Amino acid sequence: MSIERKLDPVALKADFPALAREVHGKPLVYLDNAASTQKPLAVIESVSEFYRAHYANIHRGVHTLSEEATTAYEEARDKVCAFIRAPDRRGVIFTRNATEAINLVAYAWGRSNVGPGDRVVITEMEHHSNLIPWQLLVRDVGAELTYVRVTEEGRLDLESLGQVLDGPVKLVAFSHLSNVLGTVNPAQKIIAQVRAQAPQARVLVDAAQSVPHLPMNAEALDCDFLALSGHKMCGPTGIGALYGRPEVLDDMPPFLAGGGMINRVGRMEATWADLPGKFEAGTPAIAEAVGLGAAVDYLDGVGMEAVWTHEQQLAAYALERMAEMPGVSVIGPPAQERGGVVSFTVESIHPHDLAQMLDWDGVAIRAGHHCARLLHDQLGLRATARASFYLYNTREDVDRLVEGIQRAQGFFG
Ligand code: 7TS
Repeated sequence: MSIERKLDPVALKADFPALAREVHGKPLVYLDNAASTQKPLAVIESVSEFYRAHYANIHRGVHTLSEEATTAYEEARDKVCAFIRAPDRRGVIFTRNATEAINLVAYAWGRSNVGPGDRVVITEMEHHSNLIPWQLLVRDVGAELTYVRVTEEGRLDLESLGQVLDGPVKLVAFSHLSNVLGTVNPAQKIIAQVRAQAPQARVLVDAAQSVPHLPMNAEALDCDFLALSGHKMCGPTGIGALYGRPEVLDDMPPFLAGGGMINRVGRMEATWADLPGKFEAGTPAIAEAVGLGAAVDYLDGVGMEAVWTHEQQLAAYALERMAEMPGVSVIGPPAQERGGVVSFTVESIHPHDLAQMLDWDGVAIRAGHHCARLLHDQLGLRATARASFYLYNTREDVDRLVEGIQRAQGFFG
């Protein structure tokens, strides 16, 4: 019998200094985790300690500090590799964020592998970070951008995936967990379908919203590329990662060029460093990578199964409470198909006004199109309000959100 680990969100909250503060005289309830998460003391202190005692540039010096910094940076790569269960650390490239990871693929892989008449497949629920790079790519190379449809319930229409895969598909790129709908897409099933129907195609998984919240197994997923952001998983800003299959990365030209990514340099040409160095030109975000390593340690300590279960339960509770509220409409699928993201509208109140009123109550949510304009167009909405949960949120936080919405409804009459 397996013993399921449960997390204690109240105890975890105490690890996050920012969550102890007040906003407008009220204890902060932070429900904007899909945008960025707060940082535990362990992460803040790891970055501080690195700057205090071990900081230098990496890979270059032969002095002690440089060696310590290099070791810390490379250990962070090992931690990220193990956390996402990637089969090979050479495929883990540090980037600034998920956006840069996706752009790396769009430029370095896309411009040398996608040509006139080829098809790039994305979905109608993509964040702009997994949409605009492909618009630019197909425009530059004369390819075609095709969308997998989203149903009214906020699921991917797998029948339309079957249809768009019949053709000269070079890439399928989709988000694992929607930052608006909360939908968990059946990534393994989608990739298996791509492999069966379009074996020539590469697959990119935008895991910016999944890696922070659920146990990831990149090897089992069988994707070619996977993108993530450190700041959405308790880590610092300015650090993210691309996982790429090493044989695919080996065949790609570099993205950015400069120091650190070369092997030999002649007057007219150069050869490239082995992976992952080939894709890490210039001085990287060293302390931020170390902080991301500490974030991974922190999340491992809590247990990702427990994080996932907790967030699903919170989302289910939020959906249950909101279902009782007149004038409140939640978008997206039922609780069992989603993570901790709940987007909604409130009759007669603009999402921005609602977010403002909630802020007066100390409750932080996001309002707008959440960088998923096409999805909102598709759903016939200009904007939504969004509450997004993490391991430190409690049922009481959901209650504060509900009370805040009720107060706003009273105010706007
Ligand atoms: N992909 C998805 C699914 C996202 O939700 C985001 C950020 C990104 C990519 C880009 O991440 P970045 O770290 O490179 O910016 N999503 C959000 C959000 O929902 N609100 O603010 C940022």
